[in-house]
Amino acid sequence: MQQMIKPWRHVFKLDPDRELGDQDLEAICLSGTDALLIGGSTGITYANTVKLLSRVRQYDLPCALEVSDLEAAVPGFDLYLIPMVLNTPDPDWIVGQHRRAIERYGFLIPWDLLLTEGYIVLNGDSSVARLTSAETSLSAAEAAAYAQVADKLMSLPIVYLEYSGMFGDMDTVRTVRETVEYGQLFYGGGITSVHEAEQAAALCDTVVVGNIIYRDMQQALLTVETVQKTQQLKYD
Ligand code: 1GP
Repeated sequence: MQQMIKPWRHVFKLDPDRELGDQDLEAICLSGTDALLIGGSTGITYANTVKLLSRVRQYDLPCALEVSDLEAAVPGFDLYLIPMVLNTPDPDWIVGQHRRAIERYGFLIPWDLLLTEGYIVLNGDSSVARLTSAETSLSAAEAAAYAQVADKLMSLPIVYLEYSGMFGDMDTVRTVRETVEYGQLFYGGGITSVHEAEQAAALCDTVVVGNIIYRDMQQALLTVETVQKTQQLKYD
């Protein structure tokens, strides 16, 4: 499964709780993006997730569900990404919800389609930070230490720098980049222009673009080619 995400440079994240017309959805799906990630922090239900999945299934594009609510774990996705929030004092968001899910639905879980994301939440003013009580005021060194917990201690396939709603501090991202050796480094948060997309793409393996889809479709579409043609800086 890890092989499946290796070529992903650009990913659009779609929120089942937000409206997107057919034309806009078509533009997203035909944009040349490498994959769609479906997820959000609030208002995600089984019904709105199924509906969005069935709409995007008209297109030939890998589609992953980022599972944030057990009730919305819909079958039929190519892949399931399971967030584990590392910088929270609340173990519920690290292993608690996961334990309950396995207890209740273990026999239904398609284990071979799951990949765990070591989430480092860095925007205190985001729904995900509020929901998970994440401790977001981290220095670059602290963020990099969390990244190494994910990458080296836990061997997680994905390290996800989540700035949701705010463009991140690129010095922090660079410091994290220098320490992640094995997992795939995802960046998400506040990309609203090609310049921002380029900066994130130079430092990270995979760039996730969300909110701007719902605000400025043209800018969202421009990020695809920018990310895909940006060379990653090399760190040895
Ligand atoms: C959110 O990382 C994604 O989970 C993308 O962030 O919505 O701010 O683009 P934005």
